[in-house]
Amino acid sequence: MKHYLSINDIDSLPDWVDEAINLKKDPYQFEGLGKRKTLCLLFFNNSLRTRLSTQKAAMNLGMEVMVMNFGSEGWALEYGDGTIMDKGTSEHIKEAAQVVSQYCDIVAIRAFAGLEDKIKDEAEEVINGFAKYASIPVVNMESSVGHPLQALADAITLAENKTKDRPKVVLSWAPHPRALPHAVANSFVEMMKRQDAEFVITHPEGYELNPEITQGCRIEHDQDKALENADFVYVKNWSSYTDYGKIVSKDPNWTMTKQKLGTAKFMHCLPVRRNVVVEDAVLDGTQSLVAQQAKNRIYSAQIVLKKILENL
Ligand code: AN0
Ligand code: CP
Repeated sequence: MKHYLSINDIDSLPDWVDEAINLKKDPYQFEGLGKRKTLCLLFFNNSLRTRLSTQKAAMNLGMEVMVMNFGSEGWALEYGDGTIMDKGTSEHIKEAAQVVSQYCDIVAIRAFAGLEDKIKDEAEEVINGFAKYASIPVVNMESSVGHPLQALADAITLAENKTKDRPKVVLSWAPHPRALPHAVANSFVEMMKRQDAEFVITHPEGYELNPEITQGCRIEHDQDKALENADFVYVKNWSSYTDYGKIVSKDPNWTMTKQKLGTAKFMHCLPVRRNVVVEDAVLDGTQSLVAQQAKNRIYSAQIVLKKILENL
């Protein structure tokens, strides 16, 4: 594998999940693989889990890691071809990507959707620009449209906790005070489409995700009905896709409660707004898998880095 840009870069999800669970038992078993190899993490947005878990994954493989908050500390990048750069941007992605390639062996990038211009966001100019102009592999640490390291960690968590061959998994929208990207939900849906599971997406009308991504999935606007007999409930807010980047409802009836959860396990990628997205009783209770999901971010990143290193 060269790049890890989306869930589609996984050739066999069950194999990767098995390998990750195996790595988790003995995280240092490939500590020689990354010797004298450097991973560079470039953040255009904030992070807690992605930053620390990806560094930890690289350290487990014996790699060196460099981290840069590009959004606040790097030069403002230009992406357009042939632009006369006499305005705000200082450096072109062509040079930036080539320069980063001189210093490290793999580059991982976080660049969220701006949520103002759908066409611009879907063009993924940051991550695709690096993939195009860098001479090294590129890893997606959440781009405009996907968060494949999170979805892979979620697949590991589902595998560790399922008690039946074909569990029922519900992705439920929840209210949030700010407009959030679609990336986590998109990659979760793409990952679930590769699982043997009964999968249902539930959200208020107006919060339909990109239909190309949800194609073939059951969408149920009645949250109670969707949650019936659920084994796993994955909660996430996202803004409208059709009325791009807008908040079209903050209906508190969609907040996940202990009562609605029933006997299901609760999942969320974090960070989470308590008592807006989900009530305290769920996060503080024994059905919450959020810490395990966060731990599995190490092994999802480690399996991705391992596969790239093996191919360098
Ligand atoms: C981001 C999002 O929803 O995409 C990152 C989640 C991993 N969340 C926030 O900005 C709160
Ligand atoms: N889940 C996740 O990606 O968290 P961070 O935004 O803190 O990295």
